[in-house]
Amino acid sequence: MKAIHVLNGPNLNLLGTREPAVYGRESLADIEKTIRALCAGKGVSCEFRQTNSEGELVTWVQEAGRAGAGVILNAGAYTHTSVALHDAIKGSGAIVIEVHISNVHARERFRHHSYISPVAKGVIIGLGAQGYQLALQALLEAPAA
Ligand code: CA2
Repeated sequence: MKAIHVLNGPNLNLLGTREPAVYGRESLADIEKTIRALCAGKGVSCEFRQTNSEGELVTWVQEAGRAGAGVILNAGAYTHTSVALHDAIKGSGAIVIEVHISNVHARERFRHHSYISPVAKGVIIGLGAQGYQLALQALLEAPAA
């Protein structure tokens, strides 16, 4: 895999500012720095993005699929609501690892269902910001398709 796209959904720009018991103390910029360094060390290009817009996430997933990039996707609350994201992953053929910082299954019931999981290659939940690194490792170690 020559390119990695890390796509972050709504409110993840707030990481590190509030709710440290749920989301930890690292900001999204901290996570980006770590992932960029790991990608650089492996000679892999890295797009790291965040949006509060569902349509923009859909466009980015399609773009990653066309580019043949591996995707680390934390779709935030759209995970639990977005048929459009499900269709974008399925339709574009993007290889997606779904990541959640918090253990969504230990939280409110409405967070237990994911529209992403059935079309993701794998899912990493509840391991904090480290989940992004584990997803990267999984994508980089995956046999070429
Ligand atoms: O655990 C995750 O990574 C989530 O994707 C985070 C989403 C949440 O809606 C999902 O159910 C699980 C929310 C991100 C909001 O992050 C904040 C961080 C600090 C303060 C407020 C929100």
